Amino acid sequence: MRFKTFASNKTHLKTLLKSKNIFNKEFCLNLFLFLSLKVICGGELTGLNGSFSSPNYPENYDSRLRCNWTITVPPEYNIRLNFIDLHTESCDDYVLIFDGKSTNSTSIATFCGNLNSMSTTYVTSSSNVMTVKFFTDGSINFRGFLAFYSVVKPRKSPLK
Ligand SMILES: [Ca+2]
Repeated sequence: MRFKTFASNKTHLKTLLKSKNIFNKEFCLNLFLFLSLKVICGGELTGLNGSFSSPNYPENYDSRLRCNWTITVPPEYNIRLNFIDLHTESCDDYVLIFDGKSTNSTSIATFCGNLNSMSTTYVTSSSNVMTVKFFTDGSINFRGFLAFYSVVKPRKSPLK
């Protein structure tokens, strides 16, 4: 059996599967690989403020996305992330916010569904690093999200 590796820096990867017999093992393996394909996306953000969005925004995002953005600002600041727009399949596609430098950090918020029905549209980190993960499942896609972040001064701890 021949294996081929494909790489794409876009969120679309089209594969053409050819087979004389649809039940042939190679075809089934290719189909399995295609259906389990996950698109890696995201990035590193380091400015004092900035914005980012789901891939293709405001067009619909793709299925099976695994995006990770890491926001790092100078150590004297915390980060406030504010959603300006958000529409995802509720809640099989979601944005998860972690209070630190990886998805192993404490999860502090989940955003999904429609911005209009959310009780809050922002979240603040307790340090100078925040990680944002966007996860989408295998079907039903909406336009996703647009988010803006900025630095905020840490709240002073109450007097003891
Ligand atoms: Ca979905």
